[in-house]
Amino acid sequence: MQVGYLRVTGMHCDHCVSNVTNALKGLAGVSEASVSLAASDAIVRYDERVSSSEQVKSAVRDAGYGVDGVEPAHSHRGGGACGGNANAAPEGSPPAHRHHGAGGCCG
Ligand SMILES: [Cu+2]
Repeated sequence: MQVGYLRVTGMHCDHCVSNVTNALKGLAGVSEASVSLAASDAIVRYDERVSSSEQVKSAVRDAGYGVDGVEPAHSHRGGGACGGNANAAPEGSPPAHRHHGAGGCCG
């Protein structure tokens, strides 16, 4: 088992945390995902023989967020906070929630 620490950018509310958590937990080999909105990070416990650290990061990116892992920080920002996540949800995961889009972080 491997524990990965990811800096996640683009999370603005609890729904974002749910999106990232579900994306990580939907990945094969991930046994635990602890996502913190306040710290903008995620602690992921996963089996590196099943999913690589790159796949873990890709899962977050696919959910529409940015990830800075162990690699040097990039200057670009992650994609929109909550847009289009329904289509990015991994198969077998619960349906993505829908934001109302009335202002706030997800409008
Ligand atoms: Cu959100």
